Amino acid sequence: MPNLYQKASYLTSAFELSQLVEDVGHEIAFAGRSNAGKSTAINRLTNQKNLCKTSKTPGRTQLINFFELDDERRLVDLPGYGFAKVPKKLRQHWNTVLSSYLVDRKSLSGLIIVVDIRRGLTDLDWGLIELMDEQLPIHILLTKADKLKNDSRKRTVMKINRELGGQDITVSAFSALSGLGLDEFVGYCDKLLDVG
Ligand SMILES: Nc1nc2c(ncn2[C@@H]2O[C@H](COP(=O)(O)OP(=O)(O)OP(=O)(O)O)[C@@H](O)[C@H]2O)c(=O)[nH]1
Ligand SMILES: [Mg+2]
Repeated sequence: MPNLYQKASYLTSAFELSQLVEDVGHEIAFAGRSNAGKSTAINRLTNQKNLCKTSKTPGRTQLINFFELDDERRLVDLPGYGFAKVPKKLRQHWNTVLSSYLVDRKSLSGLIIVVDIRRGLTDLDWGLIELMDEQLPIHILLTKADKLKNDSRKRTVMKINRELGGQDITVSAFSALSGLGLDEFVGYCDKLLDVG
């Protein structure tokens, strides 16, 4: 029997706040730098190759995309940040829209910040953590873990936990390619979505 995530189906997309899905139930959103691997992580979590569009080049996801899991739960794939080639006006648009969405959204039950494990947390990721001001559970998904050997992967997870200090933010390594860390990640998502 497919799990909750494998039942995911595309719902709708939003460019403006007025186009968001009705703010009821629970959703978890995937944020992070362009090309970090947000959309690929959702595809792996849902076991669907083409649910989210992915690309080798940054800036693929250009809308807030909603995916329905059941009547009251959703996953949300967000456009990435930090891609220099995005025109200034569009960058400002997403700064405003994403900030409002992340701060005001009542049904947002948790935030996944997707980070390339080789790159670690950047200023923009820290900015997002500050913006959330401990108002929401955050999980940092260190993806592309297949690119590192076992020991450096473990060292990076420890280092990022240290950098986060006492903040109540969880961290895990993940690979959409090999499936490493998938079960652990499903556990975090279940908690955030109150599944069980
Ligand atoms: N080796 C490896 N490559 C990955 C992994 N996850 C994602 N990628 C690759 O990283 C690139 C970017 O992936 P996307 O999922 O499109 O990234 P995104 O964060 O959604 O990017 P934007 O939509 O532009 O913000 C693609 O070429 C993916 O195949 C992973 O776990 N391992
Ligand atoms: Mg994407």
